[in-house]
Amino acid sequence: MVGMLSPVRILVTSALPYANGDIHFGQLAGAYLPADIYVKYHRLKGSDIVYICGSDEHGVPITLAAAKQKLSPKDIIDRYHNRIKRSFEEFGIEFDNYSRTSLPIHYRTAQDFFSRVYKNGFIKPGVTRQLYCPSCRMFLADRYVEGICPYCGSKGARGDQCEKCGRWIEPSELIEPRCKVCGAVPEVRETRHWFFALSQFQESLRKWLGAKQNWKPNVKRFCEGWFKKGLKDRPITRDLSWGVPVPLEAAKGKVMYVWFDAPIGYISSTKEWAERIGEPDRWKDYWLDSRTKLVHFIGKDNIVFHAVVWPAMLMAHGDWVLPTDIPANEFLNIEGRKFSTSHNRAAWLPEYLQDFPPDPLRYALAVNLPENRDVDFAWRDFHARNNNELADVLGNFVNRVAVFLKKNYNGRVPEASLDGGEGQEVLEAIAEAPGRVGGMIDSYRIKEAARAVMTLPALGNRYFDRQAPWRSFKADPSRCDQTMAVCTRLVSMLEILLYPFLPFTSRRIGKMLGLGKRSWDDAALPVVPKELKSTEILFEKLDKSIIEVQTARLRIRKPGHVRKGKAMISFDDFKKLELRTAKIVSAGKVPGTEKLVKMIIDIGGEERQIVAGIGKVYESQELAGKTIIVVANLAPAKIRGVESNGMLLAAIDGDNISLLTVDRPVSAGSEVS
Ligand code: B3M
Ligand code: ZN
Repeated sequence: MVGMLSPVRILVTSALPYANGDIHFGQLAGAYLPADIYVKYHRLKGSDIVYICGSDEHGVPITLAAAKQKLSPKDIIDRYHNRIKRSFEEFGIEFDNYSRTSLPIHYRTAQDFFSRVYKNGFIKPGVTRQLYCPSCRMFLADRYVEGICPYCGSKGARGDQCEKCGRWIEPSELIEPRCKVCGAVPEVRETRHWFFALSQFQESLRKWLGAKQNWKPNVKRFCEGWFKKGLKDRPITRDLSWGVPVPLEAAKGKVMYVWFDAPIGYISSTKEWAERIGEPDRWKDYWLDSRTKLVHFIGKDNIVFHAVVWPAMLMAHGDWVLPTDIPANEFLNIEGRKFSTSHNRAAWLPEYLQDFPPDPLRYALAVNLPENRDVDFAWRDFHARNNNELADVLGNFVNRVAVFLKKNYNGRVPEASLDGGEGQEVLEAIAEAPGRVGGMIDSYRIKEAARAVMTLPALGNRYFDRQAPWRSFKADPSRCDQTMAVCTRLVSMLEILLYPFLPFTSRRIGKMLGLGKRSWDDAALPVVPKELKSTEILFEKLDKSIIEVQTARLRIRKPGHVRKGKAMISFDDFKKLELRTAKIVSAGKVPGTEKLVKMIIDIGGEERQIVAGIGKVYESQELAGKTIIVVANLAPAKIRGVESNGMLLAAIDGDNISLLTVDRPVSAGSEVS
């Protein structure tokens, strides 16, 4: 809040994205863009702030993706870690460190953490009943199993969490569970696991959370719900071969549950940062000093782990600071429906960046963040924000000021008193904007802050229009001078206030002004350059066609997406089929049917009769003479009493049927393989 004493240091984290796919807009709006805006603001304020993130590279989300793409988990995380890192950079998200949980530094940190909590008596072995898939011959941890949520009854709940109600689920609690790999009904088997004594922290957590007066109501409400049900001890080890090995002799072969090791990644990433900057102990300043403000930016699906489980882990360990704020966001929907990476209904950052510059999306998301409720992202809205707000208001204001100065003042900024006169309203807005906007950002009202900043160029345009410098230039030169000085003053402030939201645009304005490095508080100072270094168009207008093109993309499958198909067959299975080309000699409808066509075909000197259901799409006359592909060794069958000695191949797309034919002439009866 404005006027409040600032903390000694701030440590900001964004949820570690699973390295099993690209980043989509929903994640950006939830955990990355708001954090980046917050951090950029604080850097300009001169705060001691470190922004930490990294890829979450363990757990079933990774091994499932690997199995689907027929790659090793290591291949998957290498591919996506690098893609994710690059696209964050291109989008202007500036972490102080972007780590990954497969690094040795993380293994050490996570294992030390585990050992300490174990030594403190908060991790204990116990026998659990777990789901076991007899056909896959493995325990079905976490997302290897799906079923009906025992809490809210929604279908497709995963074995670790229900997407609908957000609850943390034990696989054995699922109703009608199914193995995610083979679809089989799993059986319940007993196995030994190590449990984290979450139940012992209920009271301390409740007290700690109760004191968080200014936390978002969504986060508090969610935790209250958990306390009401009573916290249960949870198994935090898994029978998987991918993960951080549990550092206990008795638990050989088991790995940590991904949600146990992942948040520890915040610590190991801070350690990695400290090493990288050559001050290996610096991480302690943040994690071991109670004056640190620890802020976790997350999406609402991660609330339980950050606001309940993780603080309990930190309490159980004993040394570290606890989270100060957890500004969790609600969900971003896309074109009226939920983002779903598994159904490939998402808009992806790398694809966006191929088509557009980063700032328009940063802006469209920032002014519409799901801070207090789910919101919708629509390409129509993106298009309008770019054209009507960025180009027509912000871009237009900066451009008309620059062009006017260039044309009439040779690029020099006239000296004029900035006090009083008709620029008063603008000058007052300039004076109070940095404090007001800063206060909003500092209290995580990022959306409000973005909107507040954008009222300034609108104000500038109104002022410019009212003053009509194109008239006063001749008629009243000193008035024109003042108008242009006030407008330049506003542009000079915009460079700074826009920076957290539109860093690329801010830098371009900075190049025009050439004022060098300035702080957030400098924005309120009456600094204008003597002359403009350059003028440029800040935003390109987008053609309306992008709305349709981008919306259509939502329906296109991504590479790596796996079709729901039939069971795998061997090459030997395939070889059993005898596929041959055949020439249709004659064709005619089967009497009394609409669909069935009877054909005489020639498969290389042998004539046969086949029947196919293509009569709604093909006229009998157009069939004769075509060369088609048939399964020649299919056992004869009777269709509506008519004998069929083979089956033709056709592509079926709903009602649209297309016969498979050959690409160049071949003789009838040629082998197809
Ligand atoms: N990887 C979940 C997610 O991507 C998880 C966050 C970890 S934060 C420590 O939604
Ligand atoms: Zn549920």
